Amino acid sequence: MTNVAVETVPNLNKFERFKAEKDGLAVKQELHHFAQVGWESMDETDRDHRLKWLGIFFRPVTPGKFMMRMRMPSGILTSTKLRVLAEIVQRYGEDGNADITTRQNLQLRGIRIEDVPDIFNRLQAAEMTSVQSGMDNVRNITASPVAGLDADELIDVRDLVQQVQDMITNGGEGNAEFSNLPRKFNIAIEGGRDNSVHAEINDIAFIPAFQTLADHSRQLGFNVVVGGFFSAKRCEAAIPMNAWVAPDQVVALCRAILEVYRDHGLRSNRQKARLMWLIDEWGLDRFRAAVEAQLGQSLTPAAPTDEIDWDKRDHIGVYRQKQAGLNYVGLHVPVGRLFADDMFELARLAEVYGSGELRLTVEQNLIIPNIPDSRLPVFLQEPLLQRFSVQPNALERSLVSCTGAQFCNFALIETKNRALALIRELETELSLSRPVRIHWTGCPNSCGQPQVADIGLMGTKTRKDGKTVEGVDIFMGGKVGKDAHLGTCVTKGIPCEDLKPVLRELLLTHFAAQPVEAIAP
Ligand code: SRM
Ligand code: SF4
Repeated sequence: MTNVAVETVPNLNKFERFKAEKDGLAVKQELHHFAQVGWESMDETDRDHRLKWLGIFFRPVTPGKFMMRMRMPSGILTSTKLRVLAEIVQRYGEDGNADITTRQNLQLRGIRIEDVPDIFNRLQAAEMTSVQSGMDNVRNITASPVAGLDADELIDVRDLVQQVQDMITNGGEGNAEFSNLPRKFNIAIEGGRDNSVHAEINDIAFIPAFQTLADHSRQLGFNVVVGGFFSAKRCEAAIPMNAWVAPDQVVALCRAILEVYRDHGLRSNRQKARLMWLIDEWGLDRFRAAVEAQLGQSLTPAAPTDEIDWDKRDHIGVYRQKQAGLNYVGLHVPVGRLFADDMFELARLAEVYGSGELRLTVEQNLIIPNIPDSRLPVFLQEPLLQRFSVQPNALERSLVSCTGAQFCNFALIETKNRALALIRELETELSLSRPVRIHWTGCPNSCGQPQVADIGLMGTKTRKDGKTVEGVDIFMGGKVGKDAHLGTCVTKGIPCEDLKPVLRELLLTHFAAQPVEAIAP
């Protein structure tokens, strides 16, 4: 089934209606027309919604300047690709920049619709795609950012991630089989020991686990968890599906789950359409049985334990690879923001010192792998590392922020610039012996994942002196890596202008921060 029979679903929401009228991917054929007529004359549903099936996002905050969301399976790109993206930002992006996202991905800003056909040609030539990266599609598929480099990894999942993306997007061309899901969908495949992908917040996540087979042999594969998601209405950690799969069954299982979700997922209320709502309605047993029926075979029960036994790493700094004599170096990119010049320079560094490859992380940072021991000392002297540090301060190091009011019309507050300014002020006042993961998110949609943070800050409107002002709700207790669990809201409605002393107190009380004056010689 590629298109849901709308007449069989009562009370369809407006998104279901417009998807039934015309599939999102159909706008691919109309790009030249859109480029000719310009953004002001386009059909509004095409402009504001359907274009997101191609990864083109109309930004009401900056009308006429679109955002383009790429797909970066496992967060991997090459210097050649990064240079193409830098050229796009430089040449087409009016006041443009790029942002590394919380799904190991890149978004480009300032794009005019007139230039999209040309940009798509460039992306295609460089074997990149932005297809199906927004709206009711499977989003960028995440993996350990050091897959294939990490001496302690269990399964190198890069190829699997690419295969799942190819299945979903038809090799990047767009795939109408999966372009009308009831809602967005997130998949993560972990091959390491530290749950670097935040498995618990994905609709499907694969976690390495050994299973004892009928012949008593032990095989390495994945336990499967399902239904994790954040939304303004509800946030849930993924639950075990009681299934274990060998690596060569991952693509088929993803397909079967997506088909079940596509054909049976709830479509009347958009706030209750993510996979977990279907699992709730059916119960896990019925859901699992439906997936088995779709798969055409029974699923092996989950292995009793999985192999996630490390705390989560942030990969900032210099690390030896499993390949003798090579290192990967994690650079801290403040709140994930890049400009064209940065991108050109990063591409150059990856080529001159490494193999030309680069990796992105869900913490919105960047890794340059394959740097030989002999090149390392010179690399570490490169001027760009003054800004994209390998040794950032403890607070800035783990700062994550969603887009916020600068570009996002859902935002209730400004995030990235404010987050950075505040953390830099606090760094001058406090000394910390270990990083504290502070995540900002501009509204309850939770793109900045405040629920996984040590301290999560969620934008809200609050009252101060009789006026409505920008504020935050504070979340605490998010645990990542082994035994991950979600943090919860502990305080509501702190005006942003009053936040600094509140954060300072939290850091002093709960994270062993020391006032700088107390430790000064
Ligand atoms: Fe998100 C909608 C940005 C990761 C939950 N998200 C949006 C939109 C598209 C809203 C819009 O049209 O303006 C934001 C675009 C703003 C812009 O101009 O950048 C937006 N989301 C982001 C990014 C860029 C945040 C970042 O700064 O890193 C992340 C892009 C990831 C990517 O590369 O694909 C991003 N969004 C997330 C995550 C985190 C994750 O996936 O781990 C979540 C929570 C996890 C989840 O989805 O379960 C998330 N975004 C949402 C939601 C709430 C979904 C729901 O079920 O209700 C929305 C609103 C919606 O879909 O209706 C949303
Ligand atoms: Fe926009 Fe809200 Fe997502 Fe931030 S959390 S990017 S403000 S939708």
